[in-house]
Amino acid sequence: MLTLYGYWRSSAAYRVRIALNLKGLAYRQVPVHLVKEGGQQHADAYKTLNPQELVPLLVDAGTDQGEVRIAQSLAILEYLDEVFPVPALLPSDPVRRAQVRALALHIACDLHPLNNLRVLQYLSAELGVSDEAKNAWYRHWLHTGLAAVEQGLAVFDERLSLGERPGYLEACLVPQIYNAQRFSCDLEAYPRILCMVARCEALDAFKQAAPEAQPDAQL
Ligand SMILES: N[C@@H](CCC(=O)N[C@@H](CS)C(=O)NCC(=O)O)C(=O)O
Repeated sequence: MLTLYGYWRSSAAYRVRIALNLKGLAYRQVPVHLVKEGGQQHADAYKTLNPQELVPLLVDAGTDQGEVRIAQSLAILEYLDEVFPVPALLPSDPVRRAQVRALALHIACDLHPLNNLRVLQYLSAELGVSDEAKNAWYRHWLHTGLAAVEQGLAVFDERLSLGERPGYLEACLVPQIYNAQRFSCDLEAYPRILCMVARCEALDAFKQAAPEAQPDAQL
């Protein structure tokens, strides 16, 4: 019933795989290679499905309205939480829910877009930026975002020590840290983030969502 169009290294698709796994939902994966052939996300076959030319895209064939397509990872996470409410990705308490959303949105809307593939490609190919300058750009926006998330996580310490179930925020944070490690970024300044990520990575839902565990890995 559920099909996820994604790419093994896409951090936005990784968020959705984590959410699907946390909810124990079965899904089929369709790989969209973001680099090969100039990027399959730009090919007509995919653009017809998702005019945003980005992954992920979730297709739910089992709705009252027939088959529906949903783009944008956070829209997908919220959709899954509404249609399959147990276990919940978002906390039930409105204050906690707003705090979780605020940190997740900072990652997904403020940090990630500046370091996305098409932005980095534009810097190199259109603006002639050197690899060194491009990496400095990547690190600048990563550290700006992570420093704020690290501070924001201070209010979550109690929640972490209580071992509350991971959800919406962790689904955004773990892929972002994977991405940062790929770019060899020093993360020592973020002990709360590293602790949270380590706890998540020990869980099956996260292990099975990891890029290297995907069928299209290394293709
Ligand atoms: N805000 C979008 C971001 C999606 C996104 O940027 N996906 C990346 C992979 S992580 C992508 O498809 N990039 C293709 C490109 O940049 O051409 C979401 O959360 O789904």
